Amino acid sequence: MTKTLNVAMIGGGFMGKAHAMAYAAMPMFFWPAPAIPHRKVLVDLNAEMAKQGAARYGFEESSSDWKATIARKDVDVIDIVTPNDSHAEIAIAALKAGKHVICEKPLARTGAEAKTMLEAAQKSGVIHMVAFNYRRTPGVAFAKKLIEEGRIGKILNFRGTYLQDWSADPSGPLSWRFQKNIAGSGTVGDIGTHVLDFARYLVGEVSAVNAIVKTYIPERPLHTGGLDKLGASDKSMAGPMGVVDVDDEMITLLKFQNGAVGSIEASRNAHGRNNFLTFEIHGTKGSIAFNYERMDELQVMFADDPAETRGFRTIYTGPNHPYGQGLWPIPALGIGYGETKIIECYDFFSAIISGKQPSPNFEDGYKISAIADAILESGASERWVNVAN
Ligand code: SOE
Repeated sequence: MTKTLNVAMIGGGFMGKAHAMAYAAMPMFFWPAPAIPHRKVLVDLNAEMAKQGAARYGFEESSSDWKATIARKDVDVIDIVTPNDSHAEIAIAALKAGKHVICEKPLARTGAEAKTMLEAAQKSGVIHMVAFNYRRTPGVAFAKKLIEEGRIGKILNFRGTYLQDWSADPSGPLSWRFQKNIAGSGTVGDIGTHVLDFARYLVGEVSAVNAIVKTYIPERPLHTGGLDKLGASDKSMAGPMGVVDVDDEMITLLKFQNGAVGSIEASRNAHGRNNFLTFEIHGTKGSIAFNYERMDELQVMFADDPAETRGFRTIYTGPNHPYGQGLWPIPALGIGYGETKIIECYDFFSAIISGKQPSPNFEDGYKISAIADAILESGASERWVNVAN
């Protein structure tokens, strides 16, 4: 009989929607499921929001008290989908209470804060995961398999980008994502960390960075109400303005411990780019390229192909690729953001049942936050900065 595990989800915004959908759909995709996630309690800022969220996302109960929810004996999993400033407090309390924890990215606002979460996780003996979902894209997992099999040889270079444009409009409000005390950083933490997750997953540990970090829009209209809907939030330049104290764009060079080199560009002000999350990896025997905006596809080039057919080939991921057994029966039917979250949920519950830590876990989350810190420090000092171990 498949075990049922009760989930309490703290937060009900964009990420709450994605996680709730994954809890419902995971057993439909991956059967037999490792466990059935039961949507037990939805926690939000006040009783009405929590009630609405529970009704919308299919949770049995609602609450505005996350501490009381964590203390409940009938809750097995705590899912943190709140803004970054509450991740540490909630996660540490949940870990101390012996609950399995999945936390949205970035794990924390700084490396130091992430370290406190890692220490609590190491003491807890429970399963912990950070929701860097994009590595769950089958094409990305297939790139990892090709690299591990040595198919592109020794990796020489990683070139990653994450470009969006939802914050290019100066009339977009000063949401929490533009406030250092809540977000920790801007583009670096919000989207740069997704590329850092790719870099570590596919290439290895980053040892040093040399970055340019810029803020283009130094003040924005105060967020007067309503929900944070990114570029779609209410816009106005009429009201009072507030200071943006985080970065809009970063460009960094990377040195990897294994001798590979690389670069990352991340911006939320890149007009015309939506979710342009890409990487290209060059190895001694070939290359791999991925673009999330064409997420069913992986471009692969093998240097030993016959000269007349040499070049990138397009592979559409499907049943023969990672996670393919749970997804759709033929390639190119189309996968999306939802599938990455369903796969993430599958891997998290598989880890709980097997007792083996998944990746990325809080240790990975801490290491990524340490690289993010080094990028910010390098941007400020205009020097190479070694990544803290
Ligand atoms: C905003 O930049 C955002 O919602 C990020 O916070 C997510 O992590 C990314 O997946 C989509 O864009």
